[in-house]
Amino acid sequence: MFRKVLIANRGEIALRIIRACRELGVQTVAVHSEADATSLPARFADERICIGPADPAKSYRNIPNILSAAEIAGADAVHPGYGFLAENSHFADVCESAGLKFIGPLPECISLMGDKAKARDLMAKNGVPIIPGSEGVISDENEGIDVARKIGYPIIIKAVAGGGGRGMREVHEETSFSAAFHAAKSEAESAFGNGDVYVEKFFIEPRHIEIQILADDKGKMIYLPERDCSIQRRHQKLVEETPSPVVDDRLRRELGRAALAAVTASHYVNAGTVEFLLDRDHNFYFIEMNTRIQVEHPISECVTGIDLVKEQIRIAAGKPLSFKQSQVKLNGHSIECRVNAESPETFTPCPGAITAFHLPGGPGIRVDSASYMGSVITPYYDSLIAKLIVHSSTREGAIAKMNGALSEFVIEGIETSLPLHKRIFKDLNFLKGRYSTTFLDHFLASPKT
Ligand code: MV4
Repeated sequence: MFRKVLIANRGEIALRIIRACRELGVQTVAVHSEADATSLPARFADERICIGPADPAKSYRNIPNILSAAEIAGADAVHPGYGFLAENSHFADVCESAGLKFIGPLPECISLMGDKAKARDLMAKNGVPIIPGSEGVISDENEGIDVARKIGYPIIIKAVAGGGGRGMREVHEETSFSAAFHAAKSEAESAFGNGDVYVEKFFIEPRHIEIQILADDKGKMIYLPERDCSIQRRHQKLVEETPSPVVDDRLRRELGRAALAAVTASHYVNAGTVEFLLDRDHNFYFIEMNTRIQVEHPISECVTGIDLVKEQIRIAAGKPLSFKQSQVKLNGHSIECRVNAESPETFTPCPGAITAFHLPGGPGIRVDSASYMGSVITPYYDSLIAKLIVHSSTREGAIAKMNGALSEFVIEGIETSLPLHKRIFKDLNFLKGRYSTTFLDHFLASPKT
């Protein structure tokens, strides 16, 4: 096992990684910006090193400073968490060159999955269903129009370096193709420094279903029950649940089989997530693979009893998976709310000091948070205050728990998304499990009830 892990992240995920290391008997080094000197991860890690000013480009994304901290502390591994450098193949590469184990997949695998067109072509060749569309990138407008004619409108143009919805354009008829093509390319060029795009059939109102996988370096791999992450606004997820209200055992096995085919095809090692779109007829299609631990991982932990972060560390240390597929059992239902420091109406971030903080509790209630009474949400980082996670034997039970927990959760001094979460959990369509990726837009556009 590792002796000392450096955590190249902040906030709740840094704390989550410290907890996993502690249970494994591994020492921890927190790196923090000047703005995070009084943060809980800086306090609870065995050691802490300041790596720069609040601006993340100068601290949490500053590779030389992080590597220097690792050398000073004598760390032998780095956990990148999510965001920041988690999916930066160059960072993974220089960690390995510096003799630090990167807790995640190989750099080649990160860069493969970072190219959505390459990932898509690899999946197609390996029997993973993909959305009808172009083979590889579209080099000019006319080629794109030909592909679009073949698959039929509506289509969507996507940046190969995309993710999080940037560099995407829907096109509903041929006359709009040209403008959308050039807009997507220039947006991708300025956002990612790569203007390459590809084309897919556009799905109206799909569900976003993802499969968590774990793979060790001995070729053993498992999948976990699906997460339904359709409740989102502008690609920011607000609520996630597992299992999906619309996935049955047969479909779950098919999704799992496809996810493991993706793992095999890419020689993937460590934790990852294979994302699918699910259409009205419950056909599913690969969209992309995330090569990091995700924000919503706790709901999968609740229903399986697997500690995903401990497994990540064990796998990186060369240990075999602790579980076989036959030991992965779906136990009950789990839901997460991401509580953000933002206006529940306009979604504008709402930084400031927390002047009162009371966490809900009781059986089946988990809160992952690095906030506390008196802590300050700064404008420099994402606005996540806490993840509220509930676990019950049924979906109805989990919803009842969530309603109770939301009513007990007190955060004062800043605006939060709690009022919005309370409304979502009273919505009839949500309660019936009838929702798609467009749910929140419709919900926000309709009058409050
Ligand atoms: C799509 C789609 C419809 N059709 N692809 C958005 C981010 C990126 N990961 C993929 N995304 C989408 N791809 C086709 N062919 C709709 C979305 C999409 C979406 C996907 C998952 C979760 C939320 C979403 C919100 C809007 C659009």
